[in-house]
Amino acid sequence: MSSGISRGESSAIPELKQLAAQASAAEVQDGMVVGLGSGSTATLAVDAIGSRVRSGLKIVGIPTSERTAEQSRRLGIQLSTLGEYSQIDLTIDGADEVELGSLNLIKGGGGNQLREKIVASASTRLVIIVDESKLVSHLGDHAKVPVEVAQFGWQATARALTRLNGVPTLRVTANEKPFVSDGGNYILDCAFGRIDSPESLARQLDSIVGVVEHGLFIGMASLILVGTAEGVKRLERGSR
Ligand code: A5P
Repeated sequence: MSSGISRGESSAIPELKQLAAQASAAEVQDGMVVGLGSGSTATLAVDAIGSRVRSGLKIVGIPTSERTAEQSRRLGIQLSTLGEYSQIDLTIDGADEVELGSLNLIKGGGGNQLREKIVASASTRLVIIVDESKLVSHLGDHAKVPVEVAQFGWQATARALTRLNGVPTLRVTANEKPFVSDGGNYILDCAFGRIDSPESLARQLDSIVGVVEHGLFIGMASLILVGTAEGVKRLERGSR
């Protein structure tokens, strides 16, 4: 991305998120079943979809978190479940890092990666909305991988992550209590440093007993809408 806003230069980021969010709402068409993501950027997209619903757009939303469900209800977006709909036409969600080229992702900064991955897996298209500070040449240089684990024996699961050369930290709330996900699990934010093979790390994480889900989204994104100082850039699978 040409303007190259970095994580330190954050003043323009809210506007860039808004640009990407507005562009994603334009991808939604009448009659669609839409996966509604979580996090600050996805919240903006849900707001934008809500405005279109107020103007007559008819969609059914499948939310990825309790917070998004509550926001959607407030906006009058009709909600349903994967019990009622086996296929989602389009899901719009944010990401913590997007790897240029592969379009692999780290997600779960908000602790919603389990539901986000279930919804993304059932989607024909996954559209990811980010500001340009989220684009990276390699996953893991900055972001930790959120790993959702069963509360029971979480320390044993943390030791297994350490054996993969990760440095796990139990996520806690502002009052130092363990953060509990919508699914009732703990989150271990795991620093791996640069991840040379996200595919292989994802397979290893999948094989650890006690891991419920992790924030590596491999080969799932169809389109990335990037808010930049020059406008919205589209990164499609197979393009650079
Ligand atoms: C929520 O669990 C996440 O996957 C978010 O989509 C991701 O952390 C990006 O969040 P922001 O849009 O708030 O940066």
